[in-house]
Amino acid sequence: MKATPLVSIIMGSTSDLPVMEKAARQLDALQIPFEINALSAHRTPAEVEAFARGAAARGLRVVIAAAGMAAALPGVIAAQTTLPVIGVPIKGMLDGLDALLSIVQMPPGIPVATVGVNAAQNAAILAAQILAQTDDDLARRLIIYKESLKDKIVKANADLAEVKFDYKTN
Ligand code: RP5
Repeated sequence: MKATPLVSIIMGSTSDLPVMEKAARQLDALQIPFEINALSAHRTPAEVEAFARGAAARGLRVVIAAAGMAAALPGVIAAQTTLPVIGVPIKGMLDGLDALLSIVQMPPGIPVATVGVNAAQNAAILAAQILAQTDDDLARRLIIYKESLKDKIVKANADLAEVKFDYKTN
């Protein structure tokens, strides 16, 4: 696939990849061209700046940035672009609370749309919803995806119907 990427997935380390693969799989499923790279706010600050300042001009529309621990990466990118930045806190230490607070608690003027700890799939869906504002085909694929979420609850109720308790009435 050599299309121009619309979404850039950036992670602080390849140790974040097992989580961020979920974002990549979801973008694949929604047929959204993306790139995926590692950059670190602390280990490669100059490269992060070059990426963030050049991102919009390369045709990117959304950045998904993931990091753990003192997770500066999403905020540092957001400080240097007007593209929407979706932050994914990675669970490393402290159950991911350190990364969650580092990413979500941005100063006024520099928002990072922060999803839950390790919630890489939600980051991809949110990126898709942003892109769907100007892409009717993608909007239709998202509607189908959202409809499919009902299936899990339909199955849950079928399973619950088989669970027996003396005082259960359904
Ligand atoms: C963060 O530090 C990375 O995003 C990763 O979650 C964490 C640990 O990185 P490694 O030591 O595994 O490279 O910057």
